[in-house]
Amino acid sequence: MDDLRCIGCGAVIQSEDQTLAGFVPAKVLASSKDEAVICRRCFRIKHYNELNDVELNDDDFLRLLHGIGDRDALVVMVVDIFDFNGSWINGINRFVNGNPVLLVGNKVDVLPHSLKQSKLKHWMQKEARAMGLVPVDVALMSASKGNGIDEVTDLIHEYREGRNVYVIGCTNVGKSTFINALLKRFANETKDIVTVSNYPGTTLDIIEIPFDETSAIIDTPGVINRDQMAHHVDRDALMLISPKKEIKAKTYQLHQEQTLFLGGLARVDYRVGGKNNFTVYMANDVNIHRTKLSRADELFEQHAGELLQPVAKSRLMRHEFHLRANEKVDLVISGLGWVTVLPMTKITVALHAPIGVAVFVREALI
Ligand SMILES: Nc1nc2c(ncn2[C@@H]2O[C@H](COP(=O)(O)OP(=O)(O)OP(=O)(O)O)[C@@H](O)[C@H]2O)c(=O)[nH]1
Ligand SMILES: [Mg+2]
Repeated sequence: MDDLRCIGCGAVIQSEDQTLAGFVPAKVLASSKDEAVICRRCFRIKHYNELNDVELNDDDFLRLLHGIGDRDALVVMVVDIFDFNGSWINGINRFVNGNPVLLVGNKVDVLPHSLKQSKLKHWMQKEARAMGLVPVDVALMSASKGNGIDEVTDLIHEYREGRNVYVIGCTNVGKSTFINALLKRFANETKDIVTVSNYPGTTLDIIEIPFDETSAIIDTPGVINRDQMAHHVDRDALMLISPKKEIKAKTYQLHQEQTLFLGGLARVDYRVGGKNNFTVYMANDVNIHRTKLSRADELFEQHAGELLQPVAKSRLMRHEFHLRANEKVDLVISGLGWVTVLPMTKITVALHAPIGVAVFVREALI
């Protein structure tokens, strides 16, 4: 007989150890008869927004992902469009093993609405190819707001040709939110079935939802990409830096030797160059603070955690970039956002971000 599984996170149900995944007290289990069972961890996330960590190691994820390559399936790879590179699965091709991949950018609701979707899709195609993946198609959606779900569903039906569909992606990109949206639309569910939370690592095992007698759509646990800011801040900070609605760009005119603090999580030092505009794209609630470069270290030492907040669990590391004249670029801090600059002349900037968080320069998105 198949193991009984939690409908919220996919973990195998057990009553022996409450510190492990899938725990349901024996009494509760005995009284639940044939109903769908939900584990204690999912119950608490749903009702109290409280998470007790269950450790899954990277091997578990890799084992799950390798299973996909063994089957003939359509893979829907979900990325967080606000943190495209940070939510990319490295070595994705090895896992999909030739199966077609539909690339879906989620959380499109948080990007400035002025950004054209066609431009964004084109950019996603280009970025995916640069990382060695040629998707059969790309799409954009907001799983939580509902935009684009119909289009993504149509594409899934077009490309799956009767096969199973695996929804994969890094932790926290919104895979389970998407599955819930599908269930509401097409299975007439009124409530969220699969557990969703603000914390990475919510789904613990695969969750199969049948399309018909022979095929299913499968939610999977997120892959951990350690370059993401989410793994370097505590939960309150994560809530603060995760945009919940459209981000409003904020432009600062900086002179040489000025510093812009992005909360206490990152800082941009404008070291060498003439007057230039720096436009910040990140969650609206994170404070931005401008100061003299010569005062920046002292300010951070004295005010990290109050004026400058949130802060990271690890210390900041400095990365220096030389930017060319007249090339509009984004200085990206994975998971926090980016700063767009169009230098009038050659300029030098230094970006400080928590050790381990990916920091890089890309062609401007907007
Ligand atoms: N703004 C916005 N937030 C979203 C969207 N979709 C999901 N979220 C939020 O993103 C967070 C993670 O969502 P989940 O659906 O649990 O993500 P997941 O990919 O299943 O995560 P794991 O199970 O940890 O791999 C939650 O706080 C969601 O509310 C979206 O379209 N827009
Ligand atoms: Mg999930």
